[in-house]
Amino acid sequence: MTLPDCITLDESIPGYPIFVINHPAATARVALNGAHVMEWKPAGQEQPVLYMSPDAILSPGKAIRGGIPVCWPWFGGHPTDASKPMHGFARNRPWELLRADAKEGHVALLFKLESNEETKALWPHDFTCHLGISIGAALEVSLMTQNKGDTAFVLGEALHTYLTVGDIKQVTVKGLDETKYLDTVGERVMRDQVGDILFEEEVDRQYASTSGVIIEDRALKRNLVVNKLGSGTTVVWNPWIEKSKRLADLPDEAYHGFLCVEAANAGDACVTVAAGGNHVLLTQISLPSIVG
Ligand code: TA6
Repeated sequence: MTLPDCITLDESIPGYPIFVINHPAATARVALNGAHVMEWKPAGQEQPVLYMSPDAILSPGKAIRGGIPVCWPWFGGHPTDASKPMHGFARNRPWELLRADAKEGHVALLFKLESNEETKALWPHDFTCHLGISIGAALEVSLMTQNKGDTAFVLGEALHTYLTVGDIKQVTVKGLDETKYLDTVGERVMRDQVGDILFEEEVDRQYASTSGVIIEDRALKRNLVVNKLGSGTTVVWNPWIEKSKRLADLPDEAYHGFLCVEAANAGDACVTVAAGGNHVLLTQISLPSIVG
């Protein structure tokens, strides 16, 4: 495939192609492994918007610690078999690049993942997934699932977005006040959100919400807006110090500088896709204003 002039292919890691985008509207990197948006920095921003761990392991079959991991066809641990990969298998497999277009304001990429004997050994269903990515002043990622089989299947999924923040203690997440959530830190218990979300300890919460949120970053003096479509769960996660120490691909102190806000369908919001049916999960990240 001929790539537009603003996209180059980095093959410096054998068997691990990365598409490097240098467009007037934004720079970005996207790995073929997992159709994984690794980095995105809109023009005019000093700091990248997506967070990438400096210790991320870039190796075929491994999940990348940062960017937007595609968690599919289950979220978290497999519902019945703990030996299966965390967050499904889509993020650990090579996808196929179908299209790459450069427009005046953005770059558009389309990837495909299809079921095969390997995937069916993990999850006994026929499917075709497409991941559409629009990279510009905003970032839009759309995960389209088609059920190619003759029986319905239940889908858990997340676009597991890692966002760069200046100092997690100076971050507020707005938009989930009075929303019910599953708190998965320690015992799993349902709670009601009271006011904005602040960060003073590990946070790992699955909010029952279809709406977007605003991340107010007072240290970097910027707001991020995460909007979504086709999502009944918003996952908010910061590992804090103890979990950061347990993650080999994340520096111990890295928790200060990132936050995950994920457009997802998990738990009661898992989606049943009928035979021959389809489902779309979309997330959009934008920066509406510079906070004075
Ligand atoms: O989305 C939050 C979460 O489920 C956390 O519990 C944590 O496990 C995180 O995902 C990262 O999971 P990973 O498998 O990428 O290390």
